[in-house]
Amino acid sequence: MAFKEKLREKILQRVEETHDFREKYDSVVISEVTVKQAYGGMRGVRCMVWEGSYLDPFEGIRFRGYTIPEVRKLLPKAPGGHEPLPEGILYLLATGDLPTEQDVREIQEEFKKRMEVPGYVFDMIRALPRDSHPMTLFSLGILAMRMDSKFARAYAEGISKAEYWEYMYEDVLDLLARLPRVAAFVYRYLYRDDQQIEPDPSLDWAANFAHMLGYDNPEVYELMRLYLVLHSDHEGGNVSAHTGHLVASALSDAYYALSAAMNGLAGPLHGLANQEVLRWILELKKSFGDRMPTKADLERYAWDTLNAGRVIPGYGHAVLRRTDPRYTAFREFALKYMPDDELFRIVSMLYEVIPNVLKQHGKAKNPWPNVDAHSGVLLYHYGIREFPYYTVFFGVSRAIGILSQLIWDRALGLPIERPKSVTLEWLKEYVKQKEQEAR
Ligand code: CMX
Repeated sequence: MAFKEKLREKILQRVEETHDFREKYDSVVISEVTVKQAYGGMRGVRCMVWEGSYLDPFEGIRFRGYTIPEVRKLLPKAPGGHEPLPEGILYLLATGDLPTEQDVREIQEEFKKRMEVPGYVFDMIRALPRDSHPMTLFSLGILAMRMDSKFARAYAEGISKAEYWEYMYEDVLDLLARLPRVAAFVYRYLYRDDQQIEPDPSLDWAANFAHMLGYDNPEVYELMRLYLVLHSDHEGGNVSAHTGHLVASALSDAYYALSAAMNGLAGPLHGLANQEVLRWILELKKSFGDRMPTKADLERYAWDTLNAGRVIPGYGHAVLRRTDPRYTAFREFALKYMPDDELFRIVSMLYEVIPNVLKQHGKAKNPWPNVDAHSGVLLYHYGIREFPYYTVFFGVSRAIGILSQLIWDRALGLPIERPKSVTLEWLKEYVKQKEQEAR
């Protein structure tokens, strides 16, 4: 297949380039770590290589050098569609090159061949109670499929390091082909009385996902394509990406790594924030009864949340220091398709109010909205109202970035991760020595 051959060509090139670069520059210092960073979630410590994307605090994400507006413009579209196809972002993240229409069609064909999910995965999900969180079922579904890991089987039989990436590639494509099926199954099991919908192989990956969820509407297809592209990658340090990369560094296969990554995404400070945003907005709306809240109302409501010791979900970011361009892309979508939607109007008003509130509050380093502040209202508008499920959409998308990097982890032969930890006693001793040296 052209995708795999393209990857092979890129890998051969990049491995050599990396080797030459490292021979010359391995000892160059790119980061120093302070005590604050050791206690403070390692913010800003540069200690990991991630090929797919780079996050600039002020500009936002670039996928292989392309901004979100560029990706929306340049990636192939579905016939009659305007939003980029996620198959295209997979090609871009994995190879570094923009795909042609033909490249995307080939990935679609490959997905169709691989989308069958073993029945025991569905049986296992059905054995779990209906009040389980959808992310729990989604993560378990991924884990259950690892019986089929081609990497794990080949490794057990004995393969050379040079071949690792090829088996990882196979697992990555199998997993991506199956993810929408597993995710849609979870949705229909939890919220549609287990009335399952079979995949429609004539549809693209995102549209087929919407179809299996039960939303056969061209606008939902478009939203799904955009959604699955926008969340796909956000460089390597975020919890889900880093977790996937860390777990796979022990040569755990893609299924183990992705399931673990999804468990990190399920935290309320990370991917679960999209569910929290919707919950917060709906509670806010309810508290004002039938009337549309004013900006002053929203300001008071925000202060009440902060004074209760809670965070404003969807605002702030560990790296970004301006409005997330993913938020802006969703806003453009909303302005095009649903400008009069009530919740969208509230989201827009919040955008005018919250940054000032957070600035006055004085804690958050970034008072601007992130992607999660906007994504939920779009899904809600089209009738996807089960907001605990929203993080699953994020997960299906984020899998593209995490899994394409895993191919590179294997190709570059990255070793098991093992940063050094220290104790408070060690820190005290170190600081004492430093102070003595300075005298
Ligand atoms: N509301 C209230 N307080 C906030 C805040 C917000 N939206 N964002 C940050 N703060 C607070 C932090 O809780 C922290 O308080 P303490 O000093 O009391 O611990 C302080 O401001 C400094 O935090 P920071 O350095 O600005 O932010 P962090 O890098 O520590 O955390 C994040 C980043 C995203 C976890 C945080 O901004 C947050 O909790 N936001 C709300 C949840 C959210 O939207 N998460 C989604 C992020 C995107 C994603 O991963 O999907």
